[in-house]
Amino acid sequence: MYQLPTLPYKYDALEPQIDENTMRIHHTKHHQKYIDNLNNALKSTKYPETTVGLLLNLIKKTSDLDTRLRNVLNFNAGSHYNHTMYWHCMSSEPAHKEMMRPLHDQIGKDFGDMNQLREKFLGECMGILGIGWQWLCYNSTDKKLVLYTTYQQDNPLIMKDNLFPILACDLWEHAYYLKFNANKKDFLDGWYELINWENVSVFYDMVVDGKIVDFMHDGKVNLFESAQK
Ligand code: MN3
Repeated sequence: MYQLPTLPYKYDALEPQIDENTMRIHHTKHHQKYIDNLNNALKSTKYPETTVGLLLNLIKKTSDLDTRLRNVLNFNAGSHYNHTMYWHCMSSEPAHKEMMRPLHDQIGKDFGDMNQLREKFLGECMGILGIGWQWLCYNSTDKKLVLYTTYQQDNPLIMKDNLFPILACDLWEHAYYLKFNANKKDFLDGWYELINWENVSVFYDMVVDGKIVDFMHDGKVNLFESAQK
């Protein structure tokens, strides 16, 4: 059974960019609901208990899944992974804003500089029609960082065989609507300041090393086990 991960900070820790009420509802209601639905859907399958990233791989590789069940599993396992990564991608602690050298250099190569990454990432976020997620991924084929958008609760690990996410931004309205209403741009400008570059740097090192960023049942990062194949 998957469990709601404990947040690595308090509900009000990301104020003023993200208000306490939004964080509390997002975590205890939305994320919890996805986990409950995932646990329920898994009862009719024979999947072993595993980390959520490996579960996404298993779902992708199961060719004879009933279409409706596949959709339910994709949606809820994707949601669980997406939100767990999202929580890990934010922090208000100045100590977590430091980007490590390998990620810094790769961003320079693939985007030019930090400002261009910010502009392109937020541009993609603004371009999402309806609800979805914006990702920074590592492309294991050409060994580059790329921006990638998914809709609903799709996850790059489900959609692609060679894209491995290291940064996630939730563009569902429940992520910002209580405070920002329809003003997505203001939410995004604040959200970008919250990025936990220290964690994203660790995630980058993992995916370059042939692993996927994966999470244990309690939401902690699984640093050792999940290979990309
Ligand atoms: Mn959400």
